[in-house]
Amino acid sequence: MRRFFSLILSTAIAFNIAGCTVQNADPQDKDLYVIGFSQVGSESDWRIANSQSMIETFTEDKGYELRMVNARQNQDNQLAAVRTFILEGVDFIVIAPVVEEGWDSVLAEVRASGIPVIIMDRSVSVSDNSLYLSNIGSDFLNQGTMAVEWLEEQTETGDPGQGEIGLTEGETPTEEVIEDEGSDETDTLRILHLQGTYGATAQLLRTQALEDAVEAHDNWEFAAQICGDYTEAKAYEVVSEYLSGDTDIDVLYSENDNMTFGAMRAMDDAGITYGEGGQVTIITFDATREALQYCLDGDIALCVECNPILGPAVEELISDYRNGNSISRQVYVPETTYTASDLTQEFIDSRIY
Ligand code: GYE
Repeated sequence: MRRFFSLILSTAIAFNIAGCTVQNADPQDKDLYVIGFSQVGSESDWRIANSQSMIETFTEDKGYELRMVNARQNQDNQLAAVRTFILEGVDFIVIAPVVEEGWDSVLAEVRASGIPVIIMDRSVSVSDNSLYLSNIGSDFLNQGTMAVEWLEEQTETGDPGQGEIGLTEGETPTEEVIEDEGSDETDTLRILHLQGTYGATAQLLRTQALEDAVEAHDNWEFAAQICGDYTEAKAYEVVSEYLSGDTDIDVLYSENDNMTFGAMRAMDDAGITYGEGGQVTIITFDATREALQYCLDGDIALCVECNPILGPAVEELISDYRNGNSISRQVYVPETTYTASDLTQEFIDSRIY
């Protein structure tokens, strides 16, 4: 109890929120800091690498005890885990939120307990950003923008890259396209948009970039927008179902690698070709080792990187907090894109995720 009050006191003194930085003081110097970590789930290779990064960073020999709780992609499980961390009196709480909404009350409870909170990977949408110390993760809108800019370049230059993008020769246009008055059906780009968990920052912003681009291009259209919940199994199921009714797609824009793998299996089953010289151009997010291999082998056209190795950045933030250094409210990790010409086998083999 004494510790509880000293935490409240020290945090009240420590939080000096000005603009987008937070100044802090070390609550107390301890031999072991307990980190309560509410993880989204284990839905993807990205997520496994992210959990691994936290486990490898917060080790006992460095003075940490990591309590990681898997929410199985369910926000209610996260709320319960965070409340348990409060009761346990952990030193820091790290949350990788499943979805953005619904965090105000529980974060207010954490603030009342005096435990500092770090949001990792996806974001929370709360009325008061000072409810958390910092949000460390990806610039998901930039990821989406890099993807659509690449697609624009391909369609503008007509650079085959992965085979002609658009309706390929000999392909039968759908009735819908033929009826589309005044449009040249050979120029219409039909995009199958495979979305991640609805309401997750990674979904919202990767989707926003594509929706804006479709809006801006008269000849880009959605074949469909379907949710694969970031898993290979769900993506296989929904893409198989979709392809049983319509196979006229030119581009697959898939909001993570594992859904891409499920969609590739569904396209294989449906006899739809993709990659170099194939019907469908694939854009995928994460750039995990397996996806990069498909890219080098010519099956995937573009991998947009999303870096899961966030443990060291979270640790740095915690030590900044303990040392009273200023902390940025938002920290983005640097990321890039890959096409086959950017890749070598050595690079892929040495990639840690
Ligand atoms: O792209 C996906 C994971 O939020 C960045 O979640 C993360 C996303 C990532 O399941 O593979």
